[in-house]
Amino acid sequence: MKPELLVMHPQLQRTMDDLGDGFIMHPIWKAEDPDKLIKDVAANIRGIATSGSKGASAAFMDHFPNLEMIDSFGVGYDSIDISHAKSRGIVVTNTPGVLVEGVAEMGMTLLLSTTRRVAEGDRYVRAGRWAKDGDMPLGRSLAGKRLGIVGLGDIGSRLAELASAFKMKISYYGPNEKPAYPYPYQPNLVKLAQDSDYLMICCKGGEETRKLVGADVIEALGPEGMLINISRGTVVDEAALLAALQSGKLGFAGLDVFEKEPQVPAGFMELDNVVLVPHIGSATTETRIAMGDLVTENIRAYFSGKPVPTPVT
Ligand code: 8YV
Repeated sequence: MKPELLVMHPQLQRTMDDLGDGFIMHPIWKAEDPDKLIKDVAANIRGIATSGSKGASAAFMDHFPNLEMIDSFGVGYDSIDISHAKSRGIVVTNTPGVLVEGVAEMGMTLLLSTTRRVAEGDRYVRAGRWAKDGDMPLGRSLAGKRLGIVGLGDIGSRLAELASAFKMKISYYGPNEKPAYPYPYQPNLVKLAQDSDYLMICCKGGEETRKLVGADVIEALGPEGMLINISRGTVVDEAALLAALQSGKLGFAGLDVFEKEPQVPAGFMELDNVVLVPHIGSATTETRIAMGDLVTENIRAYFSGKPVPTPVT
């Protein structure tokens, strides 16, 4: 009998086709009544294909008495209750590695579009202000600027390489020093912010890092400083960030992630000194295909009794 999978996150058609042969798929987003679907298929579900945004809480897992594996489309698994999965012997996989370039490119994109006022410039041209009001205020350069990286993991270290090519001076904060990298380690986050022009948040989400970047860190960056977040909205105290941008205590921000996605606090919308994008760090065709293929590989491996390529350990 084909194993049955509950599919929480809209997958690429390619992934649905690849898995369609060997599995009975229940795409929840196509169900008229998702709760009814869950009740109807609960006892048959052996796998759940979820994502960073959909996650899987302990209570959700417990709808499915025969659940054996959870495969997440994304690298971050802060929305999955890993310890509960472990206690039930449920294998969890994610998609690390394949999205490093895409998310690091997004970090550079936000760094550049914020310093060079690209989104503001676009609004300026479209509103006819160039002809009416003349030149826009000046932006800022990257070359020679100090970039503090919070979390020198796969994505943070790739970003450090890209930013180095832009002649930025890198230093980083994290729970541990990583001597394999040539950048100075700063174990005090407020100090890192004080000594940085721009701060790039790349660390993982979850309880460990909740509101790690609070008012003290934000204000240490200062009125000329900038904060970029490509990690999780939960890492930053969003209310403190908004207040600092409004009052001018922080100069600029570029945000791909928010505390309660897809809700974005209205105050951000009124500010020209912040660039807002809707969690698109991994959203390129190339990256999403690679992520989808890894989802397929993990599910196929698990259900054919082979070791899964990328387990969450
Ligand atoms: C995805 C992500 O957009 O990898 C992650 O952790 O946040 C993103 O790549 C997300 O998993 C889709 O919800």
